[in-house]
Amino acid sequence: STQKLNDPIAQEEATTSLSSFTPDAASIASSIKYHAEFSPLFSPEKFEVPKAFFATAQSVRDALIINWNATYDYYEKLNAKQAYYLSMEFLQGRALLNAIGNLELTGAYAEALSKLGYKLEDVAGQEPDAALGNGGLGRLASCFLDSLATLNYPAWGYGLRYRYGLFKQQITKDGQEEVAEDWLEMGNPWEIVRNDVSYPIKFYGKVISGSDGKKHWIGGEDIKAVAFDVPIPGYKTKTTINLRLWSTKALSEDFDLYAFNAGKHTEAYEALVNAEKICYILYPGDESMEGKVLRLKQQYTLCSASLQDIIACFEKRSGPHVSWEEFPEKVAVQMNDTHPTLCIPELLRILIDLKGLDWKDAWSITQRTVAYTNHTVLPEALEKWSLELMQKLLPRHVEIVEMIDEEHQGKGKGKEEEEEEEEEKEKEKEKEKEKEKEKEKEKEKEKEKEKEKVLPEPAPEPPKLVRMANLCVVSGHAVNGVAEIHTEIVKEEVFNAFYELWPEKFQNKTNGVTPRRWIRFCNPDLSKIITDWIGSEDWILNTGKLAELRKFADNKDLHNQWRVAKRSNKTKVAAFLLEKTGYSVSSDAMFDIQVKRIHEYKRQLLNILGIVYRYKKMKEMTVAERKEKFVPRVCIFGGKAFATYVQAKRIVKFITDVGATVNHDPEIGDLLKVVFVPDYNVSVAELLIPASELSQHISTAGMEASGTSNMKFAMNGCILIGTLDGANVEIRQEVGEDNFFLFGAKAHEIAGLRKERAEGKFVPDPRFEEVKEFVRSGVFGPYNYDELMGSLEGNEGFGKADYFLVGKDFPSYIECQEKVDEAYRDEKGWTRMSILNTAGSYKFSSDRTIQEYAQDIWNINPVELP
Ligand code: B1N
Repeated sequence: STQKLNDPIAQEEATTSLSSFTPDAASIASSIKYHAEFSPLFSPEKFEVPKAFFATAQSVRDALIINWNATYDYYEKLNAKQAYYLSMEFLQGRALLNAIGNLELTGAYAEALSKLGYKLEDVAGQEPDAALGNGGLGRLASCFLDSLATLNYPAWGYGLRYRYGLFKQQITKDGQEEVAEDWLEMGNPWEIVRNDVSYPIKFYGKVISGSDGKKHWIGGEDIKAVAFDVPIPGYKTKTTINLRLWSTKALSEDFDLYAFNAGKHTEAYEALVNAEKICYILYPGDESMEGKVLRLKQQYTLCSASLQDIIACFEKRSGPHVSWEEFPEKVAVQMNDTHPTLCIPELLRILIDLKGLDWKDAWSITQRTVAYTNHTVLPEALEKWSLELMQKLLPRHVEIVEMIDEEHQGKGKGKEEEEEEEEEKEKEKEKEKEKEKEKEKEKEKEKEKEKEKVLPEPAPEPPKLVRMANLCVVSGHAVNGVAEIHTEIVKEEVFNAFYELWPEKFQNKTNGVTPRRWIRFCNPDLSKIITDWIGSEDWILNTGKLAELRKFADNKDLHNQWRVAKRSNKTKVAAFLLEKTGYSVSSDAMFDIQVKRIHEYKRQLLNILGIVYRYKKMKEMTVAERKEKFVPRVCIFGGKAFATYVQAKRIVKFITDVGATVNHDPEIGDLLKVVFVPDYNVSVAELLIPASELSQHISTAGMEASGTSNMKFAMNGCILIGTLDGANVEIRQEVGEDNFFLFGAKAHEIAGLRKERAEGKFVPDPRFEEVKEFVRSGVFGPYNYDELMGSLEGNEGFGKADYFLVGKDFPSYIECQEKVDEAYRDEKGWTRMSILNTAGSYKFSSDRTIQEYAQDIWNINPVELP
C-alpha cells in the first residue's frame, strides 16, 4: 500500500474510482459503521446519537476530502488568479445537512441512517453550531463561501479557530445570562489539522537598521499559527474550496523545563498559555469596539499567518522565477470590514523587509491587491487603535503606517509645489518651536499654580489614534458598501473627502444570502412547491427563476399548498417554543418575528412598546371589540445582547417581563402572545424564518448598513414591516410597494429630527406618552423601568433624548401595524403578498453578490474542474 501511495498513476486511479462513484445507502451505511469503529472518539460498546453524528460527519468528510484535493490540485495546475476573503468572523452554523445537500446525498444518507436505526433529523440535531461570529457580518462571510464554491470561483476564506465561539444565552428571571460555548468539546469532525502548515508570528520587540540598509524586526514574543482546514462544498459541483482557520501555539522550545523542574509550574506554562489564549475566544462585540491588546493580537495573527500563506502559495505556483509585479494578477485580498486592516502593513513589510522590494513597487502591489468592505457607519464601531499600543505590539508596522500617511499626504502634488511646501513647513516648524518654548514656560507656571488648586484641571491631549478605515481607503483599490443606501452614506458622508479624491474607488455590492441554506435546506416543503410550479430545481442555482412564481400569484391551488407549507412550519416552531420557554402558542395566530442582535438602533424597544400599546388597548375593550379590531398574534423575539451593553440587556428583560404578564392574562388568551426565544443562533434562524409571516426590520433610517435576515424572510414568503433603511429599500423595490409595510422617518430627515429633539422642540404623540406611563405604572412587575423609559425622554444628547427616535416613529409604526392586522384578515390577499415576496427576492442571492465582487473588484473567473 505504501507503494501505491507513492505511485502517482495508482493514486490517480484510486481517486478517480472513488470520486466517480456515487455512493448508495448501503455503502454509506458501511462507511458510517467503519468510522464508528475505526475513528474512535467514543467508547466501542455504545452506538448512541452523538457517536452516530460523528461517524456520519466523518463519512461525509471523506467525500469532501477527495473533492478538496482535486480542487486544490487543479487550481495549482492552472495557476489562475485567486481571491482570499479575510474575516475575523465566519458564522457557519451546522454543516451536515448543508454538506450532504450540496453533494445531493440527502436521500441516500437518510436511508443509510435508517438502516442503522437512526433518523437523519435526530443525527443532524446533534451537531453544535459553529458560532465563530456575532451576527450579519460573520454569516455573510459564510454565505459568500457557499456561493464561491457553488460558482466554481478559485477562492479561499481565512479566519481564526476560536476555542470558544459566541456565548450561549440563557434567559432567567433577571434577563440575559452568558455561558461559554464549548463547541469543540466533542471534537470537530469537519476540520483537518495541517501540522505541516504553520507560520511564525511576532509581537513586541524592536526595529533596527541593518548594515544591508534593511529594517529588521527583532526580539519580542514569538509564537506560531497552525492551519486547520474546513472543506466547503459547492452545490451540484465537485468544487470544494477551503476555509483555513488559524490556531495559535507556543514554539515547542518555549516550555520552560527549568522553571518546571524548580517547581514553578505557572511560570513554566506561561508561554504556552500566552500563545494559546490568543485564539481562546471570539470577541462578542457586535458593532462596538474595545481597544484591547488581545483583540489586536488576534487581528495581527489572522493577517500575518494568512499573508505568509498566500505568499508561500504564490511563490510555489510561480516556480523558479518569482515576479512580484505579477502578484496582483494572481492574488486578490478582500478585507471584511477593518478587522483585517493589518494585512496592509504586513504585506508591505514582507515585500520590503523580507523580499527586498523598494517602497514604490511594494506600495503599488499592495494597492492593487487589497480591497475593503465597510459594514457600518456607527461612529462607535469604526475601529481606532491607540498608536502607543500599536507601536509597542507592532513597531515595524507603525513605521509603515507612517510611511503610508506620508505617501498619501504627498499625493497629487507637483515636485516644485512639494519643495515650496517643504520650505514653508521648515519656517512653520521654526515658529512652532518658538511657540512651543513659550508654551513650556506657561505650562511650568501653570504647574506651580496647579499644585495650589483644590480642583485640578483635567489632563490635556487625548492619545493619538490610528484610524483603520482611513488606512483601508487610502491603501486599497476598492471600497464598497453593502446596500445602495449605505454606499451613498459612505460616499456622501463618512468618507466624503476620499470620495471626492477617488470617486472611482467607491462601489456598491448589495449583500446576499445563499438560497441553498436559506430556502432549499431550511424549508423543504416550500422548496418542493416552488420546484413543482416552476417546473424544475433550476431556481436553486438561478434564483431569477423565482420571478416565474408571479404568474401564479392568484392561483388557488398554489395558494392552498403555500398555506399548508407555512402552517406546517409554524407547528414545528410552536412545539419548539413550548419546549424552550414553556409558553404554548396557537399555530392559527399570525407569527410576527424580530430576530437579530439586540441594539438600540435596531429598535426592539419600538416593537415591544407597540405590543404594550396593543395590550393596553385590548384591556380597555370588550371581548367583541377586541376580536373585531385585532388579529391573533404570536410576537417572537430573539437575539443576544453584548454582555456589557446595559441598555440592550434592559430591553431583553423588558420583553420577557411583558411576555410573563401578557401570556398569563386570561382575558387575552390567543389574541396576543409575546415570546423571547433564548439563544438565537443560525440553527434557530433556520427553524423560525420558514414559519414567519411578518418580520420586523425597523432600525432608525440610515443606521442599518444592510441587514441580511430581511432577505431570508422575504425568500421564505414572509412580509416585512420596515423603515427605508439598508437592504429594505431594495427589497421593497423588488417585491413591490404593495407587498411591504413601510413606516417611519427617512434617512435624510434624521439629523434634523435629532436637532429638533435636542432643542426641546419635539411634541410627542399622546399615544407614546400613554404607553410609557403604562410601563412605569408597574403592570409588568417590580423591575424599575425608569432608566429605559428615561432614554426616550429629555434633551441631552446621546443615550438620552431618544437618539434613535423611537418616539418620533411610534405613531407611524402603530398605524402601520393596524394596516398589517387588516391585511392579515384577507387570507387571499396575504397569501398573494407572501408569494410575491418569494418571487421578488431573487436579487438577494449571494451568488449575485459574489459575481459582482468577482467581476468588479477581484477580477477572477470561474474554474470548473474537468
Ligand atoms: O454587517 C452586516 C449588515 O447586514 C448589517 O447591517 C451590519 O450591521 C453588520 C464589529 C460588526 N456591521 N458591523 C459589524 C461586527 C463585529 C464587530 O466586531 C462590527 N457587523 C455589521 C453584513 O454586511
